[in-house]
Amino acid sequence: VSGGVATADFVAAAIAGDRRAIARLISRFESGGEDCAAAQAEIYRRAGRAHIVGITGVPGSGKSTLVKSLVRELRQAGRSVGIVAIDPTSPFSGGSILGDRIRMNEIAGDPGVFIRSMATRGALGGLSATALDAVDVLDAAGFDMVIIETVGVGQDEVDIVTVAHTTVVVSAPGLGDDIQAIKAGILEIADIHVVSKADRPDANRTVRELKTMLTHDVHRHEARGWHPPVVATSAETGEGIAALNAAIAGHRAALAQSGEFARRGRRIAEVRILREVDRLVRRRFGDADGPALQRLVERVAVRDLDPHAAAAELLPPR
Ligand SMILES: Nc1nc2c(ncn2[C@@H]2O[C@H](COP(=O)(O)OP(=O)(O)O)[C@@H](O)[C@H]2O)c(=O)[nH]1
Ligand SMILES: [Mg+2]
Repeated sequence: VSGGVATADFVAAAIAGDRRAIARLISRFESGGEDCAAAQAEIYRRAGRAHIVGITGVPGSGKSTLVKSLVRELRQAGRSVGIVAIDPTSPFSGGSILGDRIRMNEIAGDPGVFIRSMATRGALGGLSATALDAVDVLDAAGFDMVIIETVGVGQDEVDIVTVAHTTVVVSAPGLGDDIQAIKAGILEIADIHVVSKADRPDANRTVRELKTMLTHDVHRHEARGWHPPVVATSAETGEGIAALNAAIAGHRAALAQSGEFARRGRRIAEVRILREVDRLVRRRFGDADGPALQRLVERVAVRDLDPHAAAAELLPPR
């Protein structure tokens, strides 16, 4: 227990919305101290009301800028929002944006907004358990929406869809010949497509290309009862931000109506359990220097044993 304060002591204040308690609780969960379990349990029990929105797209596609515009829109509608930004390449506060039209401190001084940046990714890439703990804290603290911003850099990021109710995929015009989301393999995870930087002349082409591509998936969308819209946004002119906000709310309503909201909730629960199991297994058998694992590594490397048999030795089948 660092600083003489038990982790559990931050829980009540965090739930009441105390910003310092929220920040310190997330830090405690991040460092994974021994006394986190009870606090995590209480936070998890209290969470579950927020709309979890994942925003992904390749680096430079305009995610952080979009989040700031969206936050402003949500605040004007009186809704509070927590943000977990997982971006090892560019911190949320980094980069001067559009002549500081959207000022970071405009957001930073607002009690209805809480931003947490994390450079960490999970052991297997993708979202870390810590990021999900942070989402829980913000959810339990009463933020209406929790946004997870994550870099789309390959299949890992398909992860976002397993923890968010609504996934927004951002594509910028002119970053290459193809839609970047295709390259990153994240096109089909989108509940909503955003073409950012709509103030640029090549944005229309990207919108058209996306719409054409979506027509190929129309049967799948029909079956799911949701047709992912393509929303062109500009942080510069403000175009499309209200439409995006409406699309996000519309998606949530559609999920609730079709029963998909509950299904996604169960899927999120399952993913989180399995992720924890994975973490426990790794902790138990050690990093590469856990003796039991290391002995097996030597044998598998020289083909004295196969990987299946080695795994069964570590975790005997029941
Ligand atoms: N013209 C224009 N530039 C934008 C817009 N949104 C973001 N950008 C620029 O695109 C770059 C990357 O933006 P950022 O939000 O950091 O992208 P991220 O890496 O996806 O989070 C920055 O230089 C932004 O100023 C926009 O709506 N219009
Ligand atoms: Mg960013």
